[in-house]
Amino acid sequence: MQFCFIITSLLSGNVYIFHGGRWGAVCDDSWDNAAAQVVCSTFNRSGVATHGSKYGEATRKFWMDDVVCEGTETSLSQCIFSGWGTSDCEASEAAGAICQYGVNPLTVMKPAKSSLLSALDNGASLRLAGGKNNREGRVEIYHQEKWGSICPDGWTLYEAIAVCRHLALGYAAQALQTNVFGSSKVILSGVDCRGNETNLFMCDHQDLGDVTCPGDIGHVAAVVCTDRLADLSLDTVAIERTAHLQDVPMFLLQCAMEENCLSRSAYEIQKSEPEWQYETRRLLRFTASSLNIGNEEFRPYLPKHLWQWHLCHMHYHSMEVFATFDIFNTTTGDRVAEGHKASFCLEDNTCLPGVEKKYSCKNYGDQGISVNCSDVYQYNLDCQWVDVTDVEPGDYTFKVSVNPHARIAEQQFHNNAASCTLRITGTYATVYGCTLERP
Ligand SMILES: *[C@@H]1O[C@H](CO)[C@@H](O)[C@H](O)[C@H]1NC(C)=O
Ligand SMILES: *[C@@H]1O[C@H](CO)[C@@H](O)[C@H](O)[C@H]1NC(C)=O
Ligand SMILES: *[C@@H]1O[C@H](CO)[C@@H](O)[C@H](O)[C@H]1NC(C)=O
Ligand SMILES: *[C@@H]1O[C@H](CO)[C@@H](O)[C@H](O)[C@H]1NC(C)=O
Ligand SMILES: [Ca+2]
Repeated sequence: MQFCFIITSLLSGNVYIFHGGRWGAVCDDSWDNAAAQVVCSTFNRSGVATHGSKYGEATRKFWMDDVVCEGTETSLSQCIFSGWGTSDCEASEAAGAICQYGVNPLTVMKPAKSSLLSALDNGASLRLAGGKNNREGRVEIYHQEKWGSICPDGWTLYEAIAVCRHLALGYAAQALQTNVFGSSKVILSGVDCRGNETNLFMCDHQDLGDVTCPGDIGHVAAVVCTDRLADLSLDTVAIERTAHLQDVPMFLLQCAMEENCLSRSAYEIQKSEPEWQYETRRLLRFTASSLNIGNEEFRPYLPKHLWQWHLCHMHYHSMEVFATFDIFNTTTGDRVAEGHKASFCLEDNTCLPGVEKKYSCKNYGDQGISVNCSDVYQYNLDCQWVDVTDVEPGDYTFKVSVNPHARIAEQQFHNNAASCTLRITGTYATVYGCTLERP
């Protein structure tokens, strides 16, 4: 893997990646310290992510977008991303990294965090400040007789959910890193919630009091709370009931190949074997269905004019990543296979009795999932699978997640992923014991 930094010093700058014979930029959507760590590990340094073309506008086309890494990958291409060259980013959205000296990368990447509750004094309190109404504002903590702000680094909907619950303001519609609600001295950093806490003080944190906050000066953590939000809930029974193996010759998979729905070895075979069309792929197919149990419609992240027309499948894709399917080695946690279905068309496929379907993907229709309706991806659809051709027989963990990066706000995320046992033998596969959890 080759990286290159342009401008500034040798070990900080916008990240460019070499692929397919050319350099390309990386978009900052979903870009975080774990991703920067993958870049900086090459130099045995710890990585801090930068956003918004901090080192100048991207001078090349974007090669990668929505890059999500664990931090231990040896190259960015092993992270989840939306596919080579698939990006809706502007030149002002380049991802960058600062590779720092001297610290063990792994301890920086996963800093020891501790309970916020035990660090705060007895009189600790929480409020929103600077908003136009009492449901929005920067988040302030009262500690040692002073109000202070929260460092926005790593501030996501998971933390915002805990704030809105804490203040009995409902659900988190937005988690912001901003100065539009003003700012005050930052006294808390590294706040980290699971998203199921009823109180922000139940979350972990990094530092309290004198803190270093690497983000932009004046930007602090802020939230917008609401009573009305969508809440997708994944159907675990449908996954267990429908999962099965199918062997398919590659000449039937050309559309799927164009959409990156097969694993890497398929593309290698296509290059090296003259008769590649007659090779077969082994697919783990299953139905993924999510019901909107919230009290508001689930609407796509991208505005309509940015939807992409996918010729092969003859519909528009309104969201870069709506679902991820992964197979992990249960013991080591290593990902052994992943589904590459990058985008979806959101619609009301089935609704509870008495509820009328509103959204349809046909004819550039509006996309969304109405309350009490399900968006169903039947096991027989193209790309609704994980390519398991290279997976050895054995027991694995199979994880399906919808809205996996929490890009669209929901009431809760603890029903967005199913974690299941997958048994693969030489001839069949079963999926059982699915439990709902966080993506
Ligand atoms: C990496 O950095 C650490 C800490 O600075 C140092 O102890 C170690 O020897 C370095 N490893 C290599 C391969 O340079
Ligand atoms: C939140 O979920 C985690 C698992 O993701 C669990 O270990 C923890 O007990 C839950 N906390 C609460 C307050 O329910
Ligand atoms: C959705 O279904 C629930 C439970 O069946 C019901 O209480 C609620 O009123 C329904 N909401 C809408 C908007 O149909
Ligand atoms: C998981 O990884 C361990 C350690 O590398 C290996 O021994 C085991 O066979 C793997 N499990 C499966 C099901 O492949
Ligand atoms: Ca949900």
